[in-house]
Amino acid sequence: MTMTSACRNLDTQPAAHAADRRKWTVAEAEALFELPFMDLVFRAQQVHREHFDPNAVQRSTLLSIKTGGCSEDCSYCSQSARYRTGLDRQQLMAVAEVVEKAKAAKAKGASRFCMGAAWKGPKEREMETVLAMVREVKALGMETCVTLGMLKGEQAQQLKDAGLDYYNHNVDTAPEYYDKVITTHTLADRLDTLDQVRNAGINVCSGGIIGMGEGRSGRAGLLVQLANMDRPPESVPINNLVAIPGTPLADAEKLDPFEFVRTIAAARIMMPGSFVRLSAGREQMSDEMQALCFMAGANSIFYGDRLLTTDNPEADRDETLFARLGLRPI
Ligand code: SAM
Ligand code: DTB
Ligand code: SF4
Repeated sequence: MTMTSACRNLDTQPAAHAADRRKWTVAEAEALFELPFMDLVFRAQQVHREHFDPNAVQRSTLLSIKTGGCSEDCSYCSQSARYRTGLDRQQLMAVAEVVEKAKAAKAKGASRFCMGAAWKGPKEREMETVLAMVREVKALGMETCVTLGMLKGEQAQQLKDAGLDYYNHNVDTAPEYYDKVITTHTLADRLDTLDQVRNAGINVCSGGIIGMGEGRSGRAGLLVQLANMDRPPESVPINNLVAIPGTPLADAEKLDPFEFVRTIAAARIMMPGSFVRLSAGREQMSDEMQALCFMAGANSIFYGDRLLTTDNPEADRDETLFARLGLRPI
């Protein structure tokens, strides 16, 4: 496909989530990446303005409620028990402690609280504790999100009944690249969990990581997979790999920052109605690069000084950046 036809198709992009929403091919997505940077960002900003307030950014605060010792072998992850990353393992936190952290996040201005556990999937006893966390954080008047690994249908329903708003479960990379990064579970397993989440009526948060050596076709393939879902995820985190010493991806070649911005822009164009989250890797980004990401259509961030096991910009730095850019929290 030529660049011109990619642009023409964008002009006819129907409203998000419409039944006749167009499906993307990898070649079409790649054609977006090939556009001159200014054209791509301009298109993305146009699409963004058609669907969202361009000066409003949603903020989620993350908390690792159970850290390390995970059975899985995800090549990027500090929490896999298979790699020596020097991480201190921590058991599932107490509900009261989690609620205190959520209150602090709310006081700082986060609208959503996202609780992450280093599990392949939760066991029954662990579910009871997580359900209590969801109920209590919801009662604070915050949106709730959890990421617990693979779920059975019944567990998804329990989470819904407890008041869960979002479930995060990333497809992580292009289908062709998945088994180069993870071998202990399959992409089909991940998609099955996403189905359980959808069927339970929970909002889907699903995205991936770039900068793992996937190449442009891999980045295009990741976005196509997300955009072509029967309903694209409501929230799409785009993570820049945080290279963790001791993991197989410790020495991955750094992605060109403009390629990261291009990925955000392509995500915005391909999923016009979704929140696109500028996720892991912000600590390593300049303010100018973050501003480019917002211009390219990112409208959500992780907010607070920690992600799960690595650093994120201090809330004060983000507040200053928001003020300098005239951005408002949602
Ligand atoms: N165990 C659960 C799972 O795998 O879904 C939840 C936690 S897991 C850490 C959540 C997501 O964080 C991963 O799917 C991955 O996309 C992202 N992530 C983990 N480590 C990362 C890293 N070093 N750099 C960027 N993103 C990372
Ligand atoms: C997502 O896509 N990114 C977040 C959240 N979902 C759970 C996690 C990022 C983790 C970055 C590395 C770390 O702090 O361990
Ligand atoms: Fe475990 Fe999730 Fe890390 Fe994979 S990404 S090793 S499943 S915590």
